[in-house]
Amino acid sequence: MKKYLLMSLAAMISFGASSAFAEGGQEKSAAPAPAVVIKISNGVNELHPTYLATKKFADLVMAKLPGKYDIQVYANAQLGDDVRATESVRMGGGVEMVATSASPLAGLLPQLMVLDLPFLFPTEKAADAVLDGPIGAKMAANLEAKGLKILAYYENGFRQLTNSARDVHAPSDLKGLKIRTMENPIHLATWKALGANPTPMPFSEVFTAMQQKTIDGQENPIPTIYLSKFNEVQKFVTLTGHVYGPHILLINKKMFDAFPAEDQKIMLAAAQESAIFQRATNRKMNSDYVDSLRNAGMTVTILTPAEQGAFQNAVAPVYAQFEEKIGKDFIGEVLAAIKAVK
Ligand code: TK8
Repeated sequence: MKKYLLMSLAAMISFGASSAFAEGGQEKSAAPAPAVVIKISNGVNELHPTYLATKKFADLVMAKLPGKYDIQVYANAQLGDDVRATESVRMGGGVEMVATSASPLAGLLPQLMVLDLPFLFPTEKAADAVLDGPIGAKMAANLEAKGLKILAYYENGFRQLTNSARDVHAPSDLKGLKIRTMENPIHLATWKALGANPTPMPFSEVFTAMQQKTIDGQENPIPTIYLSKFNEVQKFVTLTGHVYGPHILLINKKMFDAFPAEDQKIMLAAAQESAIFQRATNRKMNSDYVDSLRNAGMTVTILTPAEQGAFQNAVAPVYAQFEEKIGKDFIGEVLAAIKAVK
């Protein structure tokens, strides 16, 4: 009995000595491998549901896999605007993940431009059905071939026009107005068809451009308009709802593929959970913040069906213009999927 005790004590001491202390009495790291750093880039600020959702994703993954991943979430295009951050994720250039609008990725995968077709989605429900169904999966597969994996489709939402010059009720009111658009050919064509003077620019430059009046207006969903304080530099918002935009959560494909299968499962589940939270939060803000914009002094214009119709008619030719680039059959598939949504 005593002998056993002594033996095990000796074993403990020698084990301790060899493992916890290296030569010279220095503590040796018996710690596991250092955490894998994953930097997530956001173009929006810390108040936006998309930023909050990437934070949630990070917290969920780090709680489930303690010490394995160090997920750092950045806002305000600190790691680059949509185009640049996405390129960095793709090329392994120091950013591992990005929550970006789909529109600026048109150059990378023209098929994504189907989403940019004006007045494509009648409702958020229709957008969900397309993005969460076979069409969303097809676009994800094609993006994987470009080195990017979609972990989730978040929502930016239906985009509305703001400007500092006048109350816009008709395309003719847009004449001479310099409107910032995302870096996407369909958005450019849409605003040209409406008679405005569109000028593409990264999101992080928009507030200053409006403040300095180098542009008259821009278009974004209500949560983004309010949370970015665009009301401080814009007087009018017209609820045009001319296009629906998702935010997509992307990770470098090679990196993701190299993670253990169990970790991948945890990350995909965390991304889905964060997306449910993101969409719900965004939709609540989308309805709440119309009044907030009014209270902040903006004139909010709700178009009559006839006025809305004039915008739709003006941009109808854009579909044919991009049919070849996007793929006629693919556009047909998407239209059919939307029609099937009850
Ligand atoms: C933020 C952008 C933004 C988008 C835009 O990175 O550029 O207008 O609506 O949300 O993705």
